Amino acid sequence: GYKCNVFADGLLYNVDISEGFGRRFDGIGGLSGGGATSKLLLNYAEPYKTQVLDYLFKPNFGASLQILKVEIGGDGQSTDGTESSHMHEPWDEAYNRGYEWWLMVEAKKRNPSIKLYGLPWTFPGWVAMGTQNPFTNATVTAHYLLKWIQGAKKYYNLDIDFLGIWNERHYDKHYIEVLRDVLDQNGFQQIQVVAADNSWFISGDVLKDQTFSKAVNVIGAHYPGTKSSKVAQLTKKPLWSSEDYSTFNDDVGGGCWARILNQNYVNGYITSTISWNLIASYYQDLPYGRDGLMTAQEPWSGHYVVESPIFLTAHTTHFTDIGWFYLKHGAGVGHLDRGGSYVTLADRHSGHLSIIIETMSHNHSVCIRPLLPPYEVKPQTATFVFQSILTNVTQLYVWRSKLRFDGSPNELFIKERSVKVVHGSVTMKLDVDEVYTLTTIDREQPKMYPKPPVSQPFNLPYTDDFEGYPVNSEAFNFVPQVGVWEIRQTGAKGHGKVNRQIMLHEGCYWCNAGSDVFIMIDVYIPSVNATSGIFLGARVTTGGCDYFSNVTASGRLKVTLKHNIWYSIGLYVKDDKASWYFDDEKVSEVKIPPKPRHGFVAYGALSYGLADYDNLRVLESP
Ligand code: 147
Repeated sequence: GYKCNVFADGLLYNVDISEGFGRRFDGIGGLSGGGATSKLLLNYAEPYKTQVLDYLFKPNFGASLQILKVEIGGDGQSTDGTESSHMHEPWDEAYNRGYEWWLMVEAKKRNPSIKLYGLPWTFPGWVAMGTQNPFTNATVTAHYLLKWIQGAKKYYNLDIDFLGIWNERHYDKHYIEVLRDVLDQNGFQQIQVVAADNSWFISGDVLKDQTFSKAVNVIGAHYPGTKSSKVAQLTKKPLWSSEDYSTFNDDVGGGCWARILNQNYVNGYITSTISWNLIASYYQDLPYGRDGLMTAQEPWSGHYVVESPIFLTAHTTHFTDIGWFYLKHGAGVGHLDRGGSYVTLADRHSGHLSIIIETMSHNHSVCIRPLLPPYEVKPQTATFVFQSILTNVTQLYVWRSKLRFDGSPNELFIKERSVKVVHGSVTMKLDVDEVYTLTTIDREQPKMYPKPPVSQPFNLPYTDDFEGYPVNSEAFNFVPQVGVWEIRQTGAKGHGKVNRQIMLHEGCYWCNAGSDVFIMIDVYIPSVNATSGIFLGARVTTGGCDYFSNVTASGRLKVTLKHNIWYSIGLYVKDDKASWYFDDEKVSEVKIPPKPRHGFVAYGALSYGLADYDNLRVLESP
C-alpha cells in the first residue's frame, strides 16, 4: 500500500554508487582520560562493572564502540585529575599503574577488532628535559612513547593502532618525523600517527611539506563544529574529529551526538568522531561533570545510567564497520530538505548498506562548543531512490529513536517493521528529533540488563587503611588532582601499605595546576627526596585545573613535619570553624568563611617529593 503522492513533494534522495564511493569510514570512538574520567569505574562491583563495559564495547549490544582512545598518563593534571605515567623518572618503568591498561584489555575482550589510540596530555619532567616543551629532545620523547607501545604489547598483548602528539598544544614537525621514524625502526610501521589533536591548521604544513606529510597518517581536529577546512580536505588524509561532544549527557547531549555523528561527514568529510569522554566515571562536581556517553559515578552503590548517547551511537555502529565506505554527496549523503541529514555507508565486499538519518532540532542538539547557528527542522517525508546496481535492494530493516522533550519517555533504538523497497524506492515519514537506520543487515533487538541499583549518597564514616590494594595501583575513590599517588609497601610497624605521593619533580604541564567533616590521616615524611610539607583540606569545591589555587585558598594545614616519624593529623570542620589536630591533640582553631559549605575533602603534599599517607578516616563532625 505505498502511495506515490510523496513524489509531488519533490523530496527525493538518490542513493547511488555508479559514480564511485566517498571516503572510507574510520569508526566511532570514546575517549578515556584527559583526564581521569574513568577513575570511578574500576572499583564498581560485579555484575555492574561488566554491564557498564558491555554497554560501551560489546558488539551489537550498546554503543558498540569501534575505537577506544586513551590518555597516555603523564603524571599531570589533565582535566578531572592526574593519570600516572609508565615512567615517572628515566630509571623508572612500570605497566601496572592507573586504569587505562585495564580498560583497553576489557574493550578488546569484548571486541577484538576495536582500534586503540593513545595520546599524551602531560609528560613527566624528565621527558621534557625539565622544560615546559615536550619536544625539547625529540628522541627522548619518541622513545618514551615507544616504551608505552611496547609495554602494551609485552604486558597486555595490546596492539596500539593510533598514536597522537600532544593534546591541544603546539606540535613540532621535527618531533613528528622522529616519532614516525622511531615507530618504523622498531617494527611499528602499522601504527598510524594522528596529528595534532587540535585544529585543522596543521593541514597547511602537511600540504606544503612532503617529508612531513609522510609522517602524518591522519589529521585529527577537536570540536570542529562538523566542518573541516578546504586545505584539510586537499591533503587527502583521513580527517577525524579526534575529540568531540563534551556535552552534558541529557537528551540535548544525545541530540548533539546524533547530529554530529552524521553531519561531521555531511559537512566536513570527517570519517571518525570520538567522544570526550567515553564514560563519566568521575565526581560530577569535578569539571565537565557527566560529559560522557553514559554515567557511572557511584561505585559505592553500583548505580549507573545508560544515557541516550549510547543508543544513538548504536544506530551507526551496529550496522557499519571500520573500512566501509560512505557514498558520495548527493548519492546517499546530504541534508534533508526540511532539516536534518542522512548518510549512507556500504561494505564494498558484502554489498551491505546502511542509511542513518537524523532530524535533530537546533535547541535539542546544542553541543558545548562551538556555537551552533540557528536552523529549522520540520516534519517531512523523504523518499530514498536506489539507482543502478542498488536497485537490487528489496527490503530494509528499520531502527528508530525519538527523543521527546515533553516529559514522556524516549523511544531509543527500537527495531520497527522492515520496509519493502518498491520500484527501487523507500518513503519514510520523519518527525523532529528522530534517528533512523535503514539497513540490509538483519539483527535482533538487543536485550538490556535489568535496572542497576538506585543512587546512594557517599556515606560516612569512610575509612581506608590502603592494605587491600596491589602495589602501584591507585586507591579507590580518591582522585589525584596534583601529583601522583600510588600504593606502596612499607616496613613501617602497623602501617604496611600506604598511599604515597611519589612525584619528585615538576612535570610538563597541560594546565597549570595550581559538609562538616573530620578528616584524619597518618603521615610520614622520609629523610630522602621528601616533600616540604603536607596539607589537609575540606569543602574544596573545584578539581581539575583550578584545583591547587582552590585548595590553597580554602585554607590548609601547612605543616613541616620532622622526618622519619609517623604523625596522626586531623582537620575538623564545623560551621565557620576549622580545627587542626596533631597526634589527637587539638593544636589550633581558625575561623573559616561560611561558604562554601560542601565540597571534597583533600589531602596532599606542599611540594613534589615523597610523603606516605595511611589510615584515612573521614567522619561526620559530631
Ligand atoms: C578539551 C580537552 O582536550 C579535554 O581533556 C577536556 O578538558 C575537554 C572538556 O570539554 O576539553 O579541551 C578543550 C578545552 C576548551 C576548548 C576546546 C577544547 N575550547 O574552549 O574551545
